[in-house]
Amino acid sequence: MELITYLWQYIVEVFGLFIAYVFAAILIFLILRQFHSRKITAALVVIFIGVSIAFYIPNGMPTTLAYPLSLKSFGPGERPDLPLKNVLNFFTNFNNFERIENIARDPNDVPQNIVYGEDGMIEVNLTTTEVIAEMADGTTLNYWTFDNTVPGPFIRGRVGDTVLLNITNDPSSLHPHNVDFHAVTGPGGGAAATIVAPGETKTMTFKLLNPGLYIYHCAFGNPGLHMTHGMYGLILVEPEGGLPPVDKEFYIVQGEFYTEGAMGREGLQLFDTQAYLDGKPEYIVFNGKTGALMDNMTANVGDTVRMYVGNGGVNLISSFHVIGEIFDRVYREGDLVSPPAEGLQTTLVPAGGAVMVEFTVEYPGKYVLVDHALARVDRGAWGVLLVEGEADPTIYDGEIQGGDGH
Ligand SMILES: [Cu+2]
Repeated sequence: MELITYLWQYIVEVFGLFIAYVFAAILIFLILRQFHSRKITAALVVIFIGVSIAFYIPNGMPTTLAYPLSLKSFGPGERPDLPLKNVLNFFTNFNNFERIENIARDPNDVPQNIVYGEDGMIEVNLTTTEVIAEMADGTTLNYWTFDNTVPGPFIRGRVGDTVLLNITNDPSSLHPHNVDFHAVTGPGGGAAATIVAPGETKTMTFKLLNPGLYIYHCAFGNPGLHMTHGMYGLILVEPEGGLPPVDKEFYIVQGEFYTEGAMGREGLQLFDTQAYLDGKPEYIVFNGKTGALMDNMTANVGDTVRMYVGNGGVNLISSFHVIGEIFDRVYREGDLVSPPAEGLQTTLVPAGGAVMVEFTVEYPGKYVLVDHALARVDRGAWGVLLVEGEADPTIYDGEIQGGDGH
C-alpha cells in the first residue's frame, strides 16, 4: 500500500492515458459502423493498430513506461539503465528498503584525528547500501550510498600511509558495488579488487603514493549510473608534514540526479536514462539533496575556513563560488603539491574531481555557496555559511536588506 502512495501520480497518468486510448478506439469504431462496410472497417482498424504501434506507443507513453529495451551503449561497461529484472525486484522488495530520514552528509563531518594501527595502517570500513530517502519535500528517490549518506564518509590520510579497506555490500542491496579511489594506484583504483555482491565483504590494502584531494566512487557495471544514484565521496591525502591547521573545515560534494518526473514532482522518482545520456539532470545539489547545507555551516569572524569541494558529476563541471567572499587560496583540482592560486572568485570543480579552497572570514553575515552556472541554484546547488561576530564598518558599511544579507 505504501508503494501506491509513492506511485499514485504515475498510476493516475497511466490510467488517464488508458481511458483516452480505449475511448478513442471506441469512437473510431462507432464512426466506422456508419459505413456498413466490413472491408473499410477492417482496413481502418488495421491502420489504427499499425499507427498505434509505430507512433503512439513509443511517443505517447509516459517515459517511465517506455523502458529503453533498445538502448545501446558504446562504453566499456554495462548500459546506463537498470536491468528489467532489478526494476521488478525493486518494486517487489520496496517495503524492505531502509528509509533514511536525511540522506545528506553533515558538512562538518571531517575527521580530525586519524587513528593509526600499530603497523601504521589506517582502517577504513565502507558499507554500500540502497535506500529510500527524500531529495526534496515529498520527492523520494532510491539512493545508492556509501554508509547511508551522500556523499559517503570523508576519508583522511597522509602520503605514505597504507589504507586497510573493508567494504561490505548490505544484504538488502539489489546490485553489486565496488569502489574506485582516485587516490589509488592500480587496476580500477581499487574497483577491480572490491566488487561486492549483496551481503559480501572484501578487504584490500593500498598505499597513498600521491598527496591530493580525490574523489572516490562506485565503478561497478555502468559507473555513471551508480554515481548518479549517490555513490561518491572524498579522500584526502595530506602532503608530508600535513596541511596547516585552520579553524573550520567543511565537506561538500556536488552531484546530479536524473529523475523521470520534472523538478519538484512529488512521489517516488524513477531514474531517467535518456536525461542521463543527454546530461540534463532535474536536481543538481550539494550533499545529496535540496537544502542540505542551509543551516549547518557556521564560522566566526577571523576564522580561516577550508572547504573540501568535490564533484560527483557525472556530466557537469561545477563553477564553485562563495557569494561575498574571495578565495585566499585555491588548490586547483585538488593539487596539494603546487603552490595554491591566490585571490580567486570562482573555481572549477571537474566531474570526478575536487578542489580545496581556503579563506578568512572578515565580516559577519550569510555567505551563499553556489555553482555559479546559476540556473543550477534553482535545481538545488547552493548552501549557506553563517558567519557570526563583530562587524567592521571599514570593510563593509551599509544597511543590509533581505536576500543574501540575512
Ligand atoms: Cu555501485
